[in-house]
Amino acid sequence: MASSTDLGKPVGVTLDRFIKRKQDSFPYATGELSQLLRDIGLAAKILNREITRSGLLDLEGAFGTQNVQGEAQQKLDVVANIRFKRALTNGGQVCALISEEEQEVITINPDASYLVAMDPLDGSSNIDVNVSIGTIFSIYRRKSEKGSQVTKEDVLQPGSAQVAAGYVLYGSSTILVYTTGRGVYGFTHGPTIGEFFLSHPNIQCIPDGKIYSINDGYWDQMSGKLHSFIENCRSKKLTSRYIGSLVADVHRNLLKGGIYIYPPFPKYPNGKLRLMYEANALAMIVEQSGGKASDGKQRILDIQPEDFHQRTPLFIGSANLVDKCLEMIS
Ligand code: AHM
Ligand code: MG
Repeated sequence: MASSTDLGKPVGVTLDRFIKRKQDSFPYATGELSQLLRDIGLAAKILNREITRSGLLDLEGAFGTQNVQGEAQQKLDVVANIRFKRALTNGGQVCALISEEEQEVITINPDASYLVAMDPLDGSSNIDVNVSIGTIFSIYRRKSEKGSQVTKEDVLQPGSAQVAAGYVLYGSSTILVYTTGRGVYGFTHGPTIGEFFLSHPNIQCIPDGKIYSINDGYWDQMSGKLHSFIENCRSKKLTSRYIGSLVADVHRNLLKGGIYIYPPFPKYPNGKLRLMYEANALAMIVEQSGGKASDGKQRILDIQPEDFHQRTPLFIGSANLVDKCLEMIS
């Protein structure tokens, strides 16, 4: 028989308190990064409120514009971009922002130390059908002096230079997952209280997962070697799961073990996903939890970006599965 202690985890540490505690363990921390993480948490709460009411607020459907990649912007894409931009501007800790929804680098506060790269709302095609969507963010420290103009070198840093990265998954519940390079922590949003609470301490990705995630509709455009890997997954009775929201697919595979693949196709010869505001953050999270992330040839975090909107193929998830895939496609 279940006891009262089985009925749910006790409500514990809030995101804000957790960030503060972590900051206190670094004697020379200035608190700027902590404030920035809290600003992202606040924007996520505001956006979460809008997402959950989107069907009632005329926030579904296309906005009528295209982003820099020529993709139709959804109303919520635009709202999400505004919410995060506003929170980062008001917070004051960000000198520049790169966003999937912005053609150019947005200069915010020249006196601040950090740059943020983000996809404010990923998985746009799932918005109108009540399927999980997400926010992805990467945080970098600027290389140039505070107060000066943000440089190309500040912006085009490899993923290995991220000082923190994370995502928010707006799913059956809303969860914010982040790392500062010392483990991966997940915080579930308590809707009635309006706070994120630590629910997933020290997330570990098992090395041998049971899930493979790839858009099977592109089968005819995949290489024979990739077919062999997928057939190998099937022969080993792995299960196929593909939501079509990167954050949701990666989050599930992170918790349960699995591999997510978005390879190069004739339609997307360099892959579809964006290196700087989709792949890098997830690669840091997955590596921090013991998994791996590659573009098929090299570690995602080692790629030196040449353009902040550049795309990359992505093979990410459980270490042994990623290794097996890379071995079979090489
Ligand atoms: P988006 O940034 O325009 O939403 O596109 C990225 C999304 C990912 O979330 C998802 O994994 C992928 O595109 C799905 O693409 P496809 O429909 O080609 O499988
Ligand atoms: Mg996206």
